[in-house]
Amino acid sequence: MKQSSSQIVADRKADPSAKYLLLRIKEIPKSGYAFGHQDATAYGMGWKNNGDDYKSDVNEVAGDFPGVYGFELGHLELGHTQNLDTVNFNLMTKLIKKAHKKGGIITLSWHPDNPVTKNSAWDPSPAVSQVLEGGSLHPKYRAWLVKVADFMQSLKTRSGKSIPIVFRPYHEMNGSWFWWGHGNCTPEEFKTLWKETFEFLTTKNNVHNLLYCYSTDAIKDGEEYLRYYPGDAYVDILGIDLYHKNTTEEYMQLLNDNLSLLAKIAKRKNKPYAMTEGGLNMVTEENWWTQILNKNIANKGISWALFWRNAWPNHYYVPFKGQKSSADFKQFESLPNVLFLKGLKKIR
Ligand code: BMA
Repeated sequence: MKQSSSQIVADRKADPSAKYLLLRIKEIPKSGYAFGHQDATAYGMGWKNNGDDYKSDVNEVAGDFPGVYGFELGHLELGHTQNLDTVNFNLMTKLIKKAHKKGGIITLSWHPDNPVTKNSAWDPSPAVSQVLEGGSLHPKYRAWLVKVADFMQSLKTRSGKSIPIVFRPYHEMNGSWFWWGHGNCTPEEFKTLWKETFEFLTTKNNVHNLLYCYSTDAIKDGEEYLRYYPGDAYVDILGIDLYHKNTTEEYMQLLNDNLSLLAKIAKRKNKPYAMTEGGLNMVTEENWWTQILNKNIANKGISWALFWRNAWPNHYYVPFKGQKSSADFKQFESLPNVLFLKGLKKIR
């Protein structure tokens, strides 16, 4: 794959590494889609990385690491040493560097606390208008974003090249559970929050290693998807979070309908797209990976599908040794269209 200097990235001053990552992300669907896991190397079922390990439940079961690595920045804005899921930021930096070096793709989500009430991101009390330019909490919010900027800029290879990141802030805004979500701010306020964040990071803080990913929760139609969309000039990748919460039939329908809608929008915009979060909590179906998931997403043109974290015995999305979907997961890994690290590495 040749790197084209005309590669258009939302950040017009994007580093070559970010431009190259976007090209790579666009190339993936020609071969299939990449498999991703949140906090893959930070912890898993019954273990926590103490700084020296490099392991993952995914590798233990499937014999290969994920292609895509999700990490979470929540509480970075407060200056804490660990994120809201107790992952130390120094460890996260180390794991990001390592995953990048091995050929993986990194995506960062951010669930900043509610800046008004100081409760978590899940406190839906209105806050957006107050953090926008002219709002009473704008200076405080800028200070938060400076911390994000510093972290992003610290992500460098040994030779000093920037590590490109798919940044996915303010996700699931069509749901009403976050302070930036539906009903807690207007679509116009949301768009302004996105644009101000983008401008502040790129222009004012010279952060140029980011690709911007806009991701909603499940949608009813294309209108819902685009209701909060800040504009093509501010977004590189379109995403959607699709969890298996109800029956299997409903999930298969959801995957088909929502990914087809997303594909249509993304093709019109000539942007790559992904299932930015998803999964079935506790993977209670033995053949979930090959029969329910892959069958319904394989031909949709997504660049990756990322599964949520293996947090606790009743909150996990990827099998660990002995888990009931392990054999199917191993089979899933061996499918030619499913790109774990070894498969994804070849796309360059
Ligand atoms: C949610 C849960 C929470 C976690 C949050 C951010 O889905 O996993 O426990 O704090 O994501 O990672």
